[in-house]
Amino acid sequence: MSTRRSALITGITGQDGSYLAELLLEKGYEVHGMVRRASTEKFDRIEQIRDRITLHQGDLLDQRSLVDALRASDPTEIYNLAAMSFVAVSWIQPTLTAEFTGVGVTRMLEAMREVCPQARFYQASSSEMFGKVLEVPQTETTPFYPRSPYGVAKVYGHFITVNYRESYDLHATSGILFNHESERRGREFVTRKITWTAAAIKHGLTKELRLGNLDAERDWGYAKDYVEAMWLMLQQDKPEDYVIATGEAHSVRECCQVAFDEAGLGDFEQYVTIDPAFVRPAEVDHLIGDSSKAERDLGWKPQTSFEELIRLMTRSDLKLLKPR
Ligand code: NAP
Ligand code: G4F
Repeated sequence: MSTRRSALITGITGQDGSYLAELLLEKGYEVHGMVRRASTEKFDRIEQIRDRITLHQGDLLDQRSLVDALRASDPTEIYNLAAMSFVAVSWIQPTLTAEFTGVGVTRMLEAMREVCPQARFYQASSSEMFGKVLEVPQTETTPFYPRSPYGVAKVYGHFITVNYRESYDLHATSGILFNHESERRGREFVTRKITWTAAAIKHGLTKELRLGNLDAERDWGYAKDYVEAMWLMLQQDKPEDYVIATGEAHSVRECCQVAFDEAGLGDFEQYVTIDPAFVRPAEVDHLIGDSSKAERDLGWKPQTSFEELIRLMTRSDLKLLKPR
C-alpha cells in the first residue's frame, strides 16, 4: 500500500525552493510550487524540473490565493520559503518586508488551518534573528536581538509559528538556518557577488569589486545540504525547532581570498574597493551556530566546508561567464 506524499513549496523559484523541489522529487513526492505573477516569468532555477512539478499562482499578500493554492495541491507537507530575503533591502522597504516576511507567515498558517490542519508546516527562520548576538555559539535557546527590519520580521514569523503550534496543536516547525549559499545564490548576496565578480575579472569583463564591511563574519554552509535538514525536520513525529549551521565562522575578507585564489587572480586586495553604499545602517558582526540538536535528533551534519563551497561557486561562475 502506498501513502501519497505531496508538498507545497512557497518560494519554489528561489535558491532553496529549487533545491528542495529536486530533493522531494527524488524522494517520490508530488511537488507543487507557489509562484507570483510577473510580466516576465523568472523560472530559471526550476527549468530542469518544470514538467515534473505543478505551479499555482499565489502571493503572500493575498489570503485567497494561499487558500486556493493549498486546496489545489492538498499537501501533506508545506514548506514556507517565500520571503523578501535580502537584508539590505529591508531598510528600503521595511513595511513590505514586514508584510511578506512576517505577516505572510500568519497568512500561510491561517490558510493551513482552514484547508489542511493535518499537514506538516516548515517555516524558514533565520540566524539573522540572533543579530547582535547574546551568546556564542547560537543555539535554539539563545535569545534574539535582530538588527534589521528583515530580522525583526523573521522573529515575528518564528514566534507565530511556535504560537500556532502551541495554540492549535499544528505540526509546525521552525528551522533556524544560518547563511547557506550555492551556484544558484542570488547575485546580490555577498558570496555570489564575490565569486561572480572574481570570474568576471578573470574573463576581462570587469575590473573591480565594490564591497562594504569585509570584517563581517558568517557561518556559511551549502544550500543543498541545508534543504535536506528542512525535510528531516518534517519527518519527526514531534514538531520542534532546530538550528542548522556548520559551527565555523569566516569573514567576507576570507571569502574574497578563496574566490580570487580559485580564479587564479592572486591578491584580491588590488581589485576590491570599499564602497559606503554597501555598509548597513546596523550590522550583524559575527554569527556562528551550534547544530548539535539537529545532529542528535535528525542525524544531520553539514557535508561541505566553507572553502569547498566558495571554490565550487567560483568554478561555476568561471564556466558561466566564459566567453564562447
Ligand atoms: P530567495 O532565493 O530570495 O527566494 C525567495 C523566494 O520567495 C522566491 O521564490 C520569491 O519569488 C519568493 N517570494 C518573495 N516574495 C513573495 C511573495 N510576496 N509571494 C510569494 N512568493 C514570494 O531566498 P532563499 O535564499 O531561497 O531563502 C529561502 C527562505 O529561507 C527565505 O524565507 C529566506 O528568508 C530564508 N533564509 C535563507 C537563508 C539563506 O542563507 N539563504 C538563511 C536563513 C533563512 P520570486 O522569484 O517571484 O521573487
Ligand atoms: O550575503 P549577505 O547579504 O547576507 P546576510 O545579510 O547575512 O543575509 C543572508 O543570510 C541570512 C541568514 O543569517 C538570511 F536570513 C538572509 O535571507 C540572507 O540569505 O551579507 C553577509 C555579510 C553582511 O555582514 C554584509 O554587511 O556581508 C556583508 N557585506 C559586505 N559587503 C556585503 C557586502 N553584503 C552584500 N550583500 N553586499 C556587499 O557588497
